[in-house]
Amino acid sequence: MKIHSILLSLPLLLFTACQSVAQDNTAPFKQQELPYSLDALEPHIDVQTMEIHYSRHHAGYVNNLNAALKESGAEDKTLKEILSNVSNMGDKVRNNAGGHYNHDLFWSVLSPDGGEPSEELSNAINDAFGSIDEMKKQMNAAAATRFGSGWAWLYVTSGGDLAITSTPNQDNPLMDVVTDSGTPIFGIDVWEHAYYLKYQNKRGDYLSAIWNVVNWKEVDRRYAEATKK
Ligand code: MN3
Repeated sequence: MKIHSILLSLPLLLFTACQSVAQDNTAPFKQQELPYSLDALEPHIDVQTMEIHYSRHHAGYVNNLNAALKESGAEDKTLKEILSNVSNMGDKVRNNAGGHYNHDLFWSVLSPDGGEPSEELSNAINDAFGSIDEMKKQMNAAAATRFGSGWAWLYVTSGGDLAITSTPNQDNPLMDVVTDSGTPIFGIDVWEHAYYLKYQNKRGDYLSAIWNVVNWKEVDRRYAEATKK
């Protein structure tokens, strides 16, 4: 391996290494660097949407989360502790802790490289949904029918099964305010800011396109971690 290719792969290695500890971080929270360039997901997710989404929306959640934790004196809490006890922390923490966690996950489960789920994850998907295509269909149905802003999730239940749900606003299955709780391994942002510049009102076209840029290696890793005994 030439030195320049080692240097080029360093950000990705660091990003991957950081993923598993993100939930254990405490304030002040920081955005991780994107593991690809802003135009890397073209044409499925356009560069202008990525720029605004990552540099303004996500950055805004992080700043507001840090401010809200300072105001409430909860700066010693890890992200995991915040999410699992969010019902007691007020709407500003709920919206912005969710906003930070959800986008951190979202960037990590996208990639221009695509690929396929591992055999282990494929088997679990087939057991739960019958086929990968059926899982995608159910995810897209959950995403398409989420009224207003929110997320669709593929997640691991406390029993270790795969399931699909959707949540409003910036809620997610790790929060103590949701009915379908568990560990998310893949999520689709269906806020209009995630697709409107390119797809306008055609949320369905965005949902079809996003499957071209799923980072299955990262979804595999999250599945393995969530099902670890
Ligand atoms: Mn978003």
